[in-house]
Amino acid sequence: MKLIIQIPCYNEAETLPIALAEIPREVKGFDRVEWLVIDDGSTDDTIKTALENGVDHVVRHTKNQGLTRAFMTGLDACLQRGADVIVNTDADNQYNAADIPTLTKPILDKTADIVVGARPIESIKHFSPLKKLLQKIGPGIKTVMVGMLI
Ligand SMILES: Nc1nc2c(ncn2[C@@H]2O[C@H](COP(=O)(O)OP(=O)(O)OP(=O)(O)O)[C@@H](O)[C@H]2O)c(=O)[nH]1
Ligand SMILES: [Mg+2]
Repeated sequence: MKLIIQIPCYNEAETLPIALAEIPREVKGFDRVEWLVIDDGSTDDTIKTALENGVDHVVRHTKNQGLTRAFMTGLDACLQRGADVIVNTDADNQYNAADIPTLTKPILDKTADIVVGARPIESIKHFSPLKKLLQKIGPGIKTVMVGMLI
């Protein structure tokens, strides 16, 4: 079983190394764990930083296309590279990478095809009341860490 952890990045050269330092190289139930960065038209050193910090695969949008398209490009790229399961997480350290095995367990157990992890919106102090409300109304794919079985 191969897990690919994908990280959409738009100008994340500063925070990407911090995020990658937390992302596992081994996850229970998988023979291989690889990392894939989708560079969404960054104008900083995101790609160089990714490669210097051990990312296995980098795919790139020549222009910024937004997170939804970056997410989809990532799924295609992971499939092309033989992923059995894909985890999507962000480069800005808002998700705890230690939760990745919890995210993938129901998939390995065949009790779920897609697992969604959410940030504890209410307890995040720097989120404004409006942001908290919007997060409740439209959690969407933009705000989650996702694992899926292909
Ligand atoms: N904002 C933004 N992020 C992008 C884009 N393309 C890819 N990303 C990446 O998508 C991930 C999530 O972006 P964030 O802006 O943190 O989205 P969010 O977590 O819903 O929003 P915040 O709560 O403000 O952090 C990050 O790793 C970004 O680098 C883009 O066009 N705009
Ligand atoms: Mg964020």
